Amino acid sequence: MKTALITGITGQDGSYLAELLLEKGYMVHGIKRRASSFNTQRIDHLYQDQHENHVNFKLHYGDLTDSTNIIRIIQEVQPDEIYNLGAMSHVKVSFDSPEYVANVDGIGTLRILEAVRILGLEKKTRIYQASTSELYGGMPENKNAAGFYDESSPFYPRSPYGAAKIYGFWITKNYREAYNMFACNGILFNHESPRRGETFVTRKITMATAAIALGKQDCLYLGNMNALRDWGHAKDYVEAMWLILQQNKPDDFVIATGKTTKVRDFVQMSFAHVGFTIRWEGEGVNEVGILVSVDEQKYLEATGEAIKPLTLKLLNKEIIRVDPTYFRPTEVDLLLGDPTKSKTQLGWIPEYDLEGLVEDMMKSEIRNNL
Ligand code: NDP
Ligand code: GDR
Repeated sequence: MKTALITGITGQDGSYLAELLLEKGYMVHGIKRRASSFNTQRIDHLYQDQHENHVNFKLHYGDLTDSTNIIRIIQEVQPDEIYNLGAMSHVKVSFDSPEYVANVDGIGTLRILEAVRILGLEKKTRIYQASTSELYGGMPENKNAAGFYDESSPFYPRSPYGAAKIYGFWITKNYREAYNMFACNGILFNHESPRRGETFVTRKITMATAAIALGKQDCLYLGNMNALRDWGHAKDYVEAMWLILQQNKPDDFVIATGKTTKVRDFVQMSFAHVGFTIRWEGEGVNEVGILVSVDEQKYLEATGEAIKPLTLKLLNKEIIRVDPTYFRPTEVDLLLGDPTKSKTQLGWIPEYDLEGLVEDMMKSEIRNNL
C-alpha cells in the first residue's frame, strides 16, 4: 500500500485527489488547518473513525507556515508521495495579503522540500507542486507559435499570488536538479467543479444563476467579464497530478484543455442551462446583462418546477451588472494552455468539456437551492 500526504486536503482539489487516491488503494494523510468553525465539508464523506481497523484516511493539524509541524508530520507519515496543494489560492485576495501569500505559497513549498531533505527521504518521497497558469500572466507574446502557453513559454506573473507561486515553481525545479529529488510541477490552468470556492468566478456565476432562476436573488455583480480562461474540470485535473508522480523521470507538465472562453460567455452558458436568454448592453463599468426571455421547457427540465412569479418579474430587468470592486490592480487577460505534452507523455485524457463542466456545476447548484 502506498502512502500519500496531501496539503490543502480540505480544498477543491485536495478533496477530489483524496477520493482518487483512496480508490487506488493508497493510505491517505492530509494536513488541515485549525479553524474556529468546521472547514472539512468537502471531505466529511471520507472521514473514518480512527478506532476502527484498517483505517486508510487520516488528518493532521498543520500549517504551511510552520516548519517544525511540517517536519514532524512528514517524519510520522513517511510518505511515498506528497501533493503540495495547500495555498492561499485567490488571486484578487493576494493583493490584500501579499506577505502572507509569499509565506504560504512560496516559502511553504520550500518548507516541504527541505523537510524531505532534512529527514533523508529524498530517494523515497516523490513531490508534486501545485503550479499554475498564473505564472505566465500577462504577456501574450510569450506564447508558442500556435498561440498557446506550453512548458517552454516564459513566465511573467501579474499578482502577488503569481509571484509567490513562481518561487514555488523554481525551488521545486532546483531541488530536483540539486538533490536528485523526484519533485515535479503541474502547471495547471483553471479548473472548476461543484466544490469550487464560492468566490471564484465560475462558482459565483453558477450559484447566482440558480439563485436568480429560483427567485432568491435579483442581480449578479461581476468584475472583468472580458477575461478569457482555459477552464477544465477539477476531477480530470487531479488525475493528471497523480499521473505526473507515476512517471519514470520527474518533469513539469502543462495541464489545460486547449480552449479559452470569456467570462461573459460562461455567464451566458450558465444562464442558458435554466432557459434564460440575456442581452448585453453598454460597455466597461456600464455593461449590463438584461433578461429578455425564459424558455419554459428548459426551465422545467433544469429545475423540475414551473417558472416562479418572482423569476418572471425579472424579465427585461438588469440581472447582471459590473462592480469595479472586483477588478484587479493588474489583470491576466487571456490564458490558453497547450496540453500536448501531458496528453502524449502522461496519456492524460480529460472526460469533461466546458459544456459538461457547466452542466455538472449547474445541476449541483439547483440541487443545493431546491
Ligand atoms: P482551494 O483554495 O480550494 O484550497 C486551498 C487549500 O489550501 C485549502 O485546503 C486550504 O485550507 C489550504 N491552505 C490555505 N492556507 C494554508 C496554510 N497556511 N497552510 C496549510 N494549508 C493551507 O484551492 P484549489 O483546491 O482550487 O487549488 C489547489 C492548489 O492548486 C492551490 O495551491 C492552488 O493555488 C493551485 N492551483 C489551482 C488552480 C485552480 O484552478 N483551482 C489552478 C492552478 C493551481 P482551508 O480549507 O483551511 O482554507
Ligand atoms: P483566477 O480565477 O484569478 O483565474 O485564479 P477567478 O475565478 O478568481 O477569476 C477568473 C477571471 O474572472 C474575472 N472575474 C472575476 N473573478 C472573481 N473571482 N470574481 C468576480 O466577480 C469576477 N468577475 C470577473 C477575474 O478578473 C479573472 O480574470 C484561479 C485560482 O484558482 C488560482 O489559484 C489558480 O492558480 C488560477 O485560477 C489558475
